[in-house]
Amino acid sequence: MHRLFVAIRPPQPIRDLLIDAMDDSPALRWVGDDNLHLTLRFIGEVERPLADDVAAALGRIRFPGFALRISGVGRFEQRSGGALWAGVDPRKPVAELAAKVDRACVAAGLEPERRAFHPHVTLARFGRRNAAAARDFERRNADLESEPWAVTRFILFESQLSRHGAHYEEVADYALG
Ligand code: 3AM
Repeated sequence: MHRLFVAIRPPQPIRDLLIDAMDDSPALRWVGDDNLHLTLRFIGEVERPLADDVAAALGRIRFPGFALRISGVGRFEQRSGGALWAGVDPRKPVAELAAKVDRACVAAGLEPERRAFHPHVTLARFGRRNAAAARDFERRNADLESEPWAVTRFILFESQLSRHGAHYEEVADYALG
């Protein structure tokens, strides 16, 4: 089985800005440079033939390149804990690309994504008891902003989970424009 997702990878200067914003709060489990990305669609565990069909369907997507910047930070909270993330602006082209990626996944045989799409780059995860540290970070970094960067491709990643955390490997990449 292959655990897959589709994402945009911010370039190094943007990742550097995100890493610079991370502090040494032990309550927040920061994401490493290699794992910083903006998920367009989580696919989950699929067998090889379906993975190949998804990869082929993604290759048929035609979508123009666009500019994106980091803008602000936010939180997802669930009962078990949450994620702290950086937002992006504008959201419209990235949402349109995510919708195309979803349609390609459906064409390949996956169920459509039913949850709302909230474009974000996850910065840290935290346990329920540490939500205050996440709120504090959010308050202090509300005006986090980057220069715009040109989004010229998106990537199919395979996620390998281990005791040491998640390791993401690029399986294929797709040019925009
Ligand atoms: O882009 P982020 O970091 O928010 O949380 C996982 C990560 O999201 C998410 O997919 C991205 C790459 O692993 N993810 C993991 N399991 C998931 C699931 N069952 C999931 N998203 C939806 N459903």
